Amino acid sequence: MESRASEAQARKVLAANDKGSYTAPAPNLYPHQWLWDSCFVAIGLAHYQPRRAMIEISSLLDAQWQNGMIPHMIFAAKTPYWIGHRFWRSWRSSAAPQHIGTSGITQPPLVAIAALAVADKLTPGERVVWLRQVYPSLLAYHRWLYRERDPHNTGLVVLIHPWESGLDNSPVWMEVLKRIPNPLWLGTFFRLKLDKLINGFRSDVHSVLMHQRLSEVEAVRLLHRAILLRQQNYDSYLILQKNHLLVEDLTFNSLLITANRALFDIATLINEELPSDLNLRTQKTEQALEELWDETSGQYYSRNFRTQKLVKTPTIATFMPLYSGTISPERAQRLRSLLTNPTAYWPLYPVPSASLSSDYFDQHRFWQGPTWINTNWFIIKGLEHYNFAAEAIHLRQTTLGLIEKTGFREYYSPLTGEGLGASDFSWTAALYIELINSKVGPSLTRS
Ligand code: 9WN
Repeated sequence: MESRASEAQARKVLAANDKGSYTAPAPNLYPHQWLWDSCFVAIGLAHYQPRRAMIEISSLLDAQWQNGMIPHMIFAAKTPYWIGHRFWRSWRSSAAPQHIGTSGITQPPLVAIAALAVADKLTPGERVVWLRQVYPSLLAYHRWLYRERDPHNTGLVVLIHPWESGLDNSPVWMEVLKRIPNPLWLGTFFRLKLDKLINGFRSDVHSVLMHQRLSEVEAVRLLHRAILLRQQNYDSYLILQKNHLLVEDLTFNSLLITANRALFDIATLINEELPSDLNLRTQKTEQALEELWDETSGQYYSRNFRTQKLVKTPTIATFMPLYSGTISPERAQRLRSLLTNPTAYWPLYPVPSASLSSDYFDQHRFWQGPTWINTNWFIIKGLEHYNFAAEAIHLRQTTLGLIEKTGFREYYSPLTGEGLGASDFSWTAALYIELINSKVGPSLTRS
């Protein structure tokens, strides 16, 4: 359905990808349910089908693990997939649900944000019923994040796999991965150049050109890391003790701050109070974000959990603290200058996922250069929050214009606007609807 975009076309994309209880991210390439994709879809659907948006979120919560984790992928029955149910084997963990197969890791925690966005579009009576229904699960998820992923009570949540960040092969994660030695067998596998064999199993490179996806070496290493987690039965305590690919991810923690605020707003709307220990930890996250700031380069970075060193590789993540809304106006001002530097992040079709001046930059390669609509949406919201009106308007217009010119693609070349990755991509359609219909304004959530 590749054609010039309009709101009606966007709705058609979402309808075509609708699987009943969830919306597949893209036809052919991604047939199952993904956590943050469904949140973006719900935010878009809320504008015209709030009841269908509720179903999108409920189906995520239906797959929640007993320990509170919401998994990053939820598998539809009888739908073969190269890294599907049989690969993940969620049954290895006693916390996994019995009735449905899922992955064993999570993804950016946008559920409370999406649930609140949907609530906004309901009648006051429906709103309270809806929020009462989802609140216990959302609370359990945020408690899980702090209990199992912030072992030293620093406020920063630790991710155990690049897929959890949603920005899979982002240079940050590839830098950390590069420094972790391969086991002997994997080193030999790479030396013999057997990594190309992986393409026989990869369904992603059947529908998208190879140079737009993960490289073979990246794909093999990510799969290997996921197998290690499986062997550890997805036990966070064990994983945090033993593993080395552990990152206090900047994007995830920035989004978590806004999600915590959404959870707080939800509690207030239904006359509940967040448990005091959770309140303290959420405040800590806001403060701890400052530990990720590097004064010399004027940027935020992720931190390697093992070495406690910042991973000083410039990526789009540096702008996500704008979306948290809790950084100082001075820091926000420095981020604005960096963002609008045409040699770094402000080409014709901003915002590239890696700086144009980074060694990693590749205009076609997945999270190593292309412009994505979800990260643009976070940045637009952040710019609006800090009242950087001119930049926010420019980015809104270039983002909508890019989609209108090229269609609902998964990502785009920041230099030429060429559409890349999957076509008819759900979150691009959903956020197009959201951008067209949402008010330009400073609020990230209610409070
Ligand atoms: C692995 C579905 C997902 C997105 C991620 C994006 C990509 C999966 C993949 O697609 O990841 O989770 O197979 O590469 O990186 O952000 O949620 O759209």
